[in-house]
Amino acid sequence: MCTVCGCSGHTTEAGHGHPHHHDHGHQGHGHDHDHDHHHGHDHHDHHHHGADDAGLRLAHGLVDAGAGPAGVAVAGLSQDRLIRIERDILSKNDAYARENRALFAATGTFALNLVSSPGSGKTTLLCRTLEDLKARFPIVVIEGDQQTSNDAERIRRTGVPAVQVNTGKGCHLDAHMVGHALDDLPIDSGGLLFIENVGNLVCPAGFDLGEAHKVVVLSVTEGEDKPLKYPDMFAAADLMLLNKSDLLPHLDFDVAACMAAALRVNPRLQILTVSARTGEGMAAFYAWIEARAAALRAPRTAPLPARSEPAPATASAA
Ligand SMILES: Nc1nc2c(ncn2[C@@H]2O[C@H](COP(=O)(O)OP(=O)(O)OP(=O)(O)O)[C@@H](O)[C@H]2O)c(=O)[nH]1
Ligand SMILES: [Mg+2]
Repeated sequence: MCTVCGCSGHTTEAGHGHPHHHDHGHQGHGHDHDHDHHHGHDHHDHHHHGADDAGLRLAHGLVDAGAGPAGVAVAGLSQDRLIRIERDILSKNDAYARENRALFAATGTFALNLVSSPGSGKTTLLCRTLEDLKARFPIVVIEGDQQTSNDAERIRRTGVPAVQVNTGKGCHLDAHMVGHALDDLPIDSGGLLFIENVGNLVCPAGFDLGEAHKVVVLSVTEGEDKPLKYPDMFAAADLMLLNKSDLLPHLDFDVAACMAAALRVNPRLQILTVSARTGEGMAAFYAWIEARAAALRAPRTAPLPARSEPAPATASAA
């Protein structure tokens, strides 16, 4: 199960997160019971006032399923059990992430984990980035999607090696899957690795893949309140790319309000406004990559990358 959302998608819970799709011959996500919530609830014992063992709290028109200590409610699993499962899964994931990070350190590879909701423009942005940077760096890409190799094929058309990971019912990449994908990629010294995570603004936030930074892509068609509604992703990221700026003239999207929302969640977040379509703002992204990659590879005596730079210094409105 996924420890972030509690869904029953595959992860490394059983120590076997595979980077390929399995046909398990069944449908759905563990909903093997029939709930009809439009009639009376006489088949349930519903006393969810205050955070009970299921983690649910009902107050003032809000059912808060994250009120318990596990931060998520899963029917049939107690909060203690959920916490134990989460610790187990995350400690295994972290061990694999450490292995990946050790490989990146040994080879001087700068790894970025691109996260966003579906369709915000990750692959489009990557294709443009690869065309613009492939002469300057060795680059490899890992593509994560539930199904299809569409994105890896788009990447390969730029001439850059890519491995597709299909997560099946899984809602995020984990470090074990990434480790397997790395076995299939030419890792040249001093190169860049871009990992495009599964389109999902929730679960990928909770999984370290060994990357140097998570980069969250938010497009201007999604609404300026998204950082407040999905705070974990914006808290986990070091850079936000506000994409599809070419569409701003056609929308009533408030760039300043969106940036303020993102900075409220993560005051250290750096923000760049870009258009993967027109290339606007992309030079600033490349400069960010070069500076961060150089800082990461600098001798240990050098100061670590200045993660706490004030965001407005790099934030650029369209
Ligand atoms: N106008 C405009 N469209 C864009 C831009 N970037 C991406 N798109 C379009 O947005 C759609 C989704 O782009 P993708 O690159 O496939 O998005 P994605 O985040 O990789 O999607 P998933 O992998 O499915 O999560 C496509 O139709 C792109 O052409 C942009 O900067 N401007
Ligand atoms: Mg994509």
